[in-house]
Amino acid sequence: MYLYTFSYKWQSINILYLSDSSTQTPQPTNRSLDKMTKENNDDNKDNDPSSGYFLGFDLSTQQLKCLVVDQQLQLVHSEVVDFDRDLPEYHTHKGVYFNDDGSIEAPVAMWCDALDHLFAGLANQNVFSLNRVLGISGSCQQHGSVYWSKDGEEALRNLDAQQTLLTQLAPKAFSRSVAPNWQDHSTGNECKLFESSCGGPQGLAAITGSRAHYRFTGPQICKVAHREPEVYANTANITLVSNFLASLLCGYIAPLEEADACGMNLYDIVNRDYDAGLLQNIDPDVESIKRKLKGSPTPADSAGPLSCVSSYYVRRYGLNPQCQVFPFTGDNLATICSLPLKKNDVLVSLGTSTTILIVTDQYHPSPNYHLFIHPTIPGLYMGMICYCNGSLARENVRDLLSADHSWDPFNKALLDSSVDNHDEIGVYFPLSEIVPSVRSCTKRAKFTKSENDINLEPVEQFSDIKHDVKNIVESQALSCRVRISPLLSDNCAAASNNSSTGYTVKFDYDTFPISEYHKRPRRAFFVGGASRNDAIVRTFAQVIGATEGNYKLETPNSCALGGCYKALWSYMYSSGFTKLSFDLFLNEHFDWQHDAEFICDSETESWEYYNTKIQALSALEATLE
Ligand code: ADP
Ligand code: XUL
Repeated sequence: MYLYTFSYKWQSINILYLSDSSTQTPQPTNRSLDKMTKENNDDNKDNDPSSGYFLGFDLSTQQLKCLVVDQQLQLVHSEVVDFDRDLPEYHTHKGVYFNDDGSIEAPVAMWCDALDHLFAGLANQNVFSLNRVLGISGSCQQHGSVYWSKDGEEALRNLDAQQTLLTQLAPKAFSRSVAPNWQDHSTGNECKLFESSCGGPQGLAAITGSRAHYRFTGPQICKVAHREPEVYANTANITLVSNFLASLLCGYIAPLEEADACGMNLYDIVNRDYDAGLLQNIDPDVESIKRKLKGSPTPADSAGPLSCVSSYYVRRYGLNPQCQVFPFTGDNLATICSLPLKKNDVLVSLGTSTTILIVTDQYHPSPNYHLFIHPTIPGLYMGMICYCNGSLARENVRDLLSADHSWDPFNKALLDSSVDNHDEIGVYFPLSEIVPSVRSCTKRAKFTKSENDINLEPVEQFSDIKHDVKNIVESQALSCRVRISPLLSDNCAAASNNSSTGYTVKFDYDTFPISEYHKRPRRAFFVGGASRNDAIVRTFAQVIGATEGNYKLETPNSCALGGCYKALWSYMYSSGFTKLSFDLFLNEHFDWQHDAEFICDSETESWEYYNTKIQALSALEATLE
């Protein structure tokens, strides 16, 4: 084991990396056992949050990570187990198995093993005492499913602190040794079944917030039930990855968490219960599958704990017996908990692909995106829009201007006011796109507007590559703007000069009056690789048009951090230390100066300009297949 210290924006953090030699069974040290005996008796200050710590886990595809914060949201420690590097005996590649039949799965035993390794690291640091941890929460990769055997819960309830989770659970607690991973695409037939059982993609999206997706848990469980009937028959419980990890910590099989359950294609978001018809796609015996899923999920917006941490961790690592475990959620849902986001705030992730997360009070489902119940704020939802084409498409245009892959000529063109593209529109999809759902293509057009009509004239090329620079960034941002519009509250600030309301525009499954697209988000937060590029961020900011500013964030650990904040707020709220809702509580403690960089306000826009461009984009998208 070796110690690596790096400087983080808050303070320096020690990360204990595990070398190969430390991948054997982790043992509690004398120090942690001594600490435990001494400190467990010293419980006068046990519940005082000002001297307490809060853990946020993140079980992602490639790592198990844990961040530790104090009551002031200050990060005090971080611990990581990287699956490929630290647990090579499982022979995963980037945390998963790419099987010969095309399926993608992860070994459940490895996750159990990783949890002991992680706690061994936590018990061996000197920064804080595990005995002072008051609350634990976290997030996990979404959609994966863990299949527990009939002996699973008993094994979990009777964990012996002298032995590892691996030795006690792996041989008998699971009916399936591997969990499907979100990258898996092997459930085409099951997806068809799910959509046809409720009137197609729109019907399924209306009930569950999403159309059928290969990775979603309902089709994945359906695949196991139909193609591995013996495994299914031997399965007593099925958990998502989020309540799997919570279960390991609680020492019993914890119920699903409702926000993460929205990623299953099984949960009726409006009625807040599983949909019996959809469950029947998996198992005609609805009560049986409900039992396997442990009944109803815990309401996402309730702050209550699942239970105290299992005595296994108290005895083995010195956790406080009163430490509470709160429901874990999905990683994207935890990301919005890493910031004090309010209704109509939007997070724009400009990574390899572009992803939008939006906090909304509008349940307006579409087959082209996802809606989840908000993990901490009652009455709100999280919208998630995933595009395939983002940075890679921009890189293609960049490389036409610069042989050495420099962004400088690209940025210069983007900000060059002499490049006039007011009558041009383009879509640049080197990969097939999800939103809109079309095959890979690049199309350019010039357009003219007469009355309320747009006349497109397709062109092979624009007069200069510089026009492609402006058009690619503008059309990517416009696409975000029009897709978030239906998720913004009706009373959202409309653009100035809101005069042209006489015609409708179609995007995907929606046809709205143009005024629908006048709505603007409250604040926009930019993250991901391309958020380093000021020219790109400023262009996105102008098109998306947030009314209360645009910010840039460094978010190396946002899911785990969201887990810490969820643990802290849940503890404070359920123990009566605060009455504030999650967002208000976080806002009170959040260090805006330090943790978010203000970029710009969105200028008062020339509405006619975007009005016409939105119409032109709609017309161009209508020509795509
Ligand atoms: P991922 O989404 O895979 O986690 P990142 O968030 O790190 O990855 O984003 C990677 C992308 O960021 C790259 O494809 C690259 O094009 C883009 N990127 C990185 N730096 C810049 C920059 N200065 N300007 C524009 N794009 C950038
Ligand atoms: C979301 C999804 C991924 C995983 C990654 O729908 O599949 O973002 O949650 O861990």
